[in-house]
Amino acid sequence: MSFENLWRSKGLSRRQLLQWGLAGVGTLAAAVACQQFRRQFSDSTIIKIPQIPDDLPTSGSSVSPMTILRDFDYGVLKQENGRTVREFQAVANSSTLQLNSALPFVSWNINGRVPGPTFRAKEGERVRVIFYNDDGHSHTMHFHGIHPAEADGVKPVRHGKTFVYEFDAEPYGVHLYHCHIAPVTRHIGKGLYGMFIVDPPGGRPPADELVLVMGGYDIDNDRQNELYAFNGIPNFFRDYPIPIYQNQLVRLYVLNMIEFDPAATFHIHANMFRVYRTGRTLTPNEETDVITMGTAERHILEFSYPYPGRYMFHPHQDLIAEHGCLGEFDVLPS
Ligand SMILES: [Cu+2]
Repeated sequence: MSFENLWRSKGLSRRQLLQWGLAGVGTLAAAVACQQFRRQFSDSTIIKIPQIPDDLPTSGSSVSPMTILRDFDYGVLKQENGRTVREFQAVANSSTLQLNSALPFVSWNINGRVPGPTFRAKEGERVRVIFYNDDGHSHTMHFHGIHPAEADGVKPVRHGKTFVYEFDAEPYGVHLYHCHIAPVTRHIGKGLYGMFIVDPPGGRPPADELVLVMGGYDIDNDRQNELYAFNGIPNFFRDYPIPIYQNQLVRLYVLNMIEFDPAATFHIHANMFRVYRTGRTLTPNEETDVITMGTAERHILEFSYPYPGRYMFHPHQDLIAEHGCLGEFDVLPS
């Protein structure tokens, strides 16, 4: 059983016990209920991940936006003094992204991609991020979440230097990291950010899990964005829609990293989604089809599509959508 599935199976059994009111009741009854549930649930909720062509363009990134979509970095697991430590590698550098056929853009990034890796840990684990700055500029990794001052990532790490950020993964939710060198608008606008997911101790129910990070590009340094993107490359998911299956739960981790614009909304066509604000709850806060996010705001959105076909998703500031932050789901018959 994979690490992910292990979390999920634990989460499911506990959730089901709570739903059936069996928490705190006899262990035997709980165990029987749990087994029955697992059988029932495992039959009906095997998550199918659609086939993705392996020749999609990467546009200068180390991976394509489609790969970033379902790519979670669980780090390397270590046991130290009876504790689980999850160790991640992060290298800052510059690389040229091809934002469209006519526009190369020098990005500053982590591990050769914009957004950087989606780091993922479980609440309560120790997180260790070994950050090496291979870029000519000073950078940092400032994480959101709760941690001591020395791990806050505001002290510059110069070219050729390594800094180790270490803290406990808390609280569970959807978080982020970004460079905190001034002007931060520039360091974020150049691409130095990524998502940091802390799973709740019991996990969440099985779903096709997707990461979408909205970013903006200020091409001419006028403190306004000329282009926008989901997962780094403008209009990528317009040209290569995201395959998902009909009637299957999609769990979308969405983050707004657009600088200069005060906020961006996120909207999906022909459907509603349940919102878990900042991923800080296990039950939804609301159901809607458009949500407003300030810079660095992020949520979990859950939905499934009842009808096959193609459906757009985009910020409902249509100027942002029309300048690259536009994609489609391709809902495949199940
Ligand atoms: Cu930086």
